[in-house]
Amino acid sequence: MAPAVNLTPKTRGRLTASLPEDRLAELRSLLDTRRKGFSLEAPFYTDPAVFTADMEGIFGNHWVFAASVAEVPEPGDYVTVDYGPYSLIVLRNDDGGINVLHNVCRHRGARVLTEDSGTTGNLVCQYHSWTYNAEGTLIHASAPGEADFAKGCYNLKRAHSREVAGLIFVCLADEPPEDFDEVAKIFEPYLGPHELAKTKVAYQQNIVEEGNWKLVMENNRECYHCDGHPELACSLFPTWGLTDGIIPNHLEDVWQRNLNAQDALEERCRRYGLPYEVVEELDTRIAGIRISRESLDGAGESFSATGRRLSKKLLGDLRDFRLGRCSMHLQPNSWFHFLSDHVITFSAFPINEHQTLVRTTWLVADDAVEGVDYDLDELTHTWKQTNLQDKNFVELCQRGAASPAYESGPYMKSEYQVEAFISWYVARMQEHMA
Ligand code: 3BY
Ligand code: FES
Repeated sequence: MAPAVNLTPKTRGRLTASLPEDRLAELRSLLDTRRKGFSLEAPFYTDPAVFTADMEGIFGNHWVFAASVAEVPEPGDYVTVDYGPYSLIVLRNDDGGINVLHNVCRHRGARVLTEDSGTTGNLVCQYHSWTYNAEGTLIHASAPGEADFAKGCYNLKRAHSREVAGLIFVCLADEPPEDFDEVAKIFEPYLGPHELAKTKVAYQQNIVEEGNWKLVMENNRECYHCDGHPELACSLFPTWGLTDGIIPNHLEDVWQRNLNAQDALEERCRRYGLPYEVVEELDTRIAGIRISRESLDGAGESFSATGRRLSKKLLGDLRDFRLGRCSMHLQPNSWFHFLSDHVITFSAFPINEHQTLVRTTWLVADDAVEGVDYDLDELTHTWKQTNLQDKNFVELCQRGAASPAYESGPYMKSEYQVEAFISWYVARMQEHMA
């Protein structure tokens, strides 16, 4: 798993070294005085210096969801993944493993691969044709009068990768956090039965949201705003995140329907041996995870207006369409919905302090035929609409955070997962900046 040579140079301090000491002291003080239960102070969303620190402390140190195996099924298949100042190549090698290479030529630093995805043999830099193999080894660098050129010193730098239940994670740190093993042990049994290795990409959407990455994540961690998702509310119960005792009158019926559907779902899960319990380890040293299998409204099968299936082919060895949604939230940057008929993966890749790329990928069984087993517009409709609505919410908050009138506001009970995300972030950053 861990490449022995040419790792990313120590990330700690490398990016923040460019920041003056008084800015770093200011950031430490902002972290230390963060008011629990309240949204962050404005600089966390607007200040380029905080963004630099986030890229080092969070994205430089933690395991980040990069892609699923369906995006790189064959040797030579790759995707490029960019966040903050980093660009990575995630490549399927000839042995069936994954190599993660920094997309930075060792000659004069040009980006080596410029497409979002593709298939390649050797990697050839277009500037002066330095050529690397799939391991990142420099194998060709001809230049006039350079016969003895020390090629061995100029391989592409590598980063760590892990594949769990068909999800590929990357980590830029010298020594990746070990607690990811515990997280992997939690989610593998939930996601494994959907067999991502036997799926294909039906559609991928990249949208740039004009908002800080933490606003994108905060928005995902609550359903207080779910009145704003009419398409999603047909299948995803808008009582998500609520608990007994805080159900508003107008949602009493929905809450009862949700409880009944959940009982029936759990009975089916027991029959098929599928785990469904909520596991929530959001705010600990652990990388931060929430996973559960939860019922869907209507027919209970998929994210459609009626809750009916959106693809006719079941995934893996699943034997029933009525399996609700197995949903997972992972810190720092991803969330997932695994259904019986399709899977949707989401990742937030920060661009700068006020822009984030949100990548959504719909996966269906590899033998499902478009137009026969599924209709692409129907498959993607609910979450395309939901993503647009979420983009709007995030952008409204970013504009607010930029105003001198902005002040931290209180998170409600139903927003406890937003608080968990933020306190996880603050604790990790405090550790990093100490
Ligand atoms: O997609 C999600 O996981 C969350 C749950 C409901 C609100 N939000 C869209
Ligand atoms: Fe890549 Fe010169 S920068 S070959």
